[in-house]
Amino acid sequence: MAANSDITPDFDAVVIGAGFAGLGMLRRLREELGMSIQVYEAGAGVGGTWYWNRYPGARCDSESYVYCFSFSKELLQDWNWSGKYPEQPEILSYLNHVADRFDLRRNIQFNTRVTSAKFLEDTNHWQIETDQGDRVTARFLITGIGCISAGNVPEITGLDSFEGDWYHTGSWPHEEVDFDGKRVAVIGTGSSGVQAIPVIAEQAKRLTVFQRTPQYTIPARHETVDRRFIEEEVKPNYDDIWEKARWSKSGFPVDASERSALEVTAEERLETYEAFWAKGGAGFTYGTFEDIRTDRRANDTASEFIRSKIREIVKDPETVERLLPTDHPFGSKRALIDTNYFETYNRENVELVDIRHSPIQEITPKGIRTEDEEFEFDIIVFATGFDAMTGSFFRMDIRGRNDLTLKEKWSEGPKTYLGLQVAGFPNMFMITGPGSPSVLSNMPVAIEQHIEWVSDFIEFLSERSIKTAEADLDAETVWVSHVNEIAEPTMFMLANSWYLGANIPGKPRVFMPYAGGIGTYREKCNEVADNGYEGFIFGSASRKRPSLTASQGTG
Ligand code: NA7
Repeated sequence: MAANSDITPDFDAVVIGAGFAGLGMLRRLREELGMSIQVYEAGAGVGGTWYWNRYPGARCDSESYVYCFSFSKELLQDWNWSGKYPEQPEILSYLNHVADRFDLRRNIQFNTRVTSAKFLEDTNHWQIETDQGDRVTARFLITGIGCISAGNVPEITGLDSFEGDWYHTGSWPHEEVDFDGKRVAVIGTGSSGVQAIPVIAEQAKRLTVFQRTPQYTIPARHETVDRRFIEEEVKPNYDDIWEKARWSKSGFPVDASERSALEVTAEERLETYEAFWAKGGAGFTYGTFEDIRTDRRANDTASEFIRSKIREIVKDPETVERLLPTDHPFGSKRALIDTNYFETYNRENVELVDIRHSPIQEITPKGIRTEDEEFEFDIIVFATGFDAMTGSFFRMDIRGRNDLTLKEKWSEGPKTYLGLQVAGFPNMFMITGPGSPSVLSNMPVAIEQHIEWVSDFIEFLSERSIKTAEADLDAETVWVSHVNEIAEPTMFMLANSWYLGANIPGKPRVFMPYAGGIGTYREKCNEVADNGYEGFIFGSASRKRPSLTASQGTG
């Protein structure tokens, strides 16, 4: 169909979401390209993930000095975090500060959920509709909807009949939940459960944890921020710190170890693990040995070390047995860091129920019934995670060319080019989409790379008066197989994780993020841009073929 390009859309771009991605995208496009932007945000305020995840103990696993935007040197110098790891209320304050400081609110419509987005082939515009009755058009559609934002409350018979209160960690009430004197159940021991359990245990009369899969987790060694480190080593050197983070594997300004766990003596190996355990944090994954992420024998040494720590910390032998992760290697699910997680099981008021061996049968008016036992509760907390990476897209009716829905397009798993675009969905860009390294890295670093790249691309299109850009199907196919090929030799393939969609019944088992590292990914995206955005088809411009190959530049 010939496009009627004379019609002006309501906005240059509609951005969905006002978390890190949406705020950053809005600022960049408005301030640097002078575009008209409308942001729609379902929450009543900015923050995205950090608006919704207010559960007790909610905190980021990235150190605070690199869990922030880098686009403004002044902001970096002015803002002071109080904790080594940023707590949810403080991250929310930070994002509110960003929204105010850069006057972002005037382009954000809150309490508004986008229900549908449809590409109109006659005008080459996107038509966006919301649950508040808005219907607007835009040249570009940009999603900043998060990768882990569609909450998963499992379908357990009887939940409706429960007479107490229940909550999901990902949509926590704004007012404080009072656990004092209450009998509390927590279902799930992922990042959220591992953070919430020790905090709830201190308040509740009785806490029962329902665990399906035992976890490996490393002590965070959370503390107040080291002011001397920030003032003397971080603030004067931020440029170098960001440069290092941007080209790193995981978005942190640290050197990843290049040593093999199998080429050192048993004493050296133990010494290394002990040192990183004592230091705490994500360094255990990247700083110890390179091959624990790819070689099962090397990984076994790390997995066994963590099991030995669990045996050391937890006193009750039966609880130890239930807590030992033996069915998947360390790092095959998201690597966790914690504060007093294993220690919590030494408390008198805490009990661990293994639902792998005695599954939950139903929720009763009074509590939970497993195959072997019945429990009474006042509160049930679902720390059961999210329909990750694709769930937040499928909550909207997104339609590209030929009325094809994104849901149909991704029925066998998400297919994208660079995690940024989908063939058949022109002028739609995803920030932290499936096929990008975002969830495997320090998010703000991944997000800023996307923002910059998308903004540069839009500038390129505008300068050349190109109406539409869309991923070439071949380029997309090559990228999807590249993503699979990179993941194949890693530990990630050896667990039932949300990375693989395994936590959602019926979801296709496909490894969704790009595991090649954030630096390598940046290099590939730059290469695509330098080659005139190869792999994209331009509306009324020549079609460039992709030259990426599955084996090119991995690592
Ligand atoms: P996760 O990491 O997906 O963890 C969810 C937990 O809930 C995990 O222990 C699951 O067990 C458990 N789960 C999920 N469904 C069920 C059912 N039906 N019954 C019992 N237990 C269940 O979510 P989080 O919120 O902790 O963290 C999400 C991400 O947010 C995290 O990775 C960070 O990136 C931030 P399983 O392991 O699947 O057996």
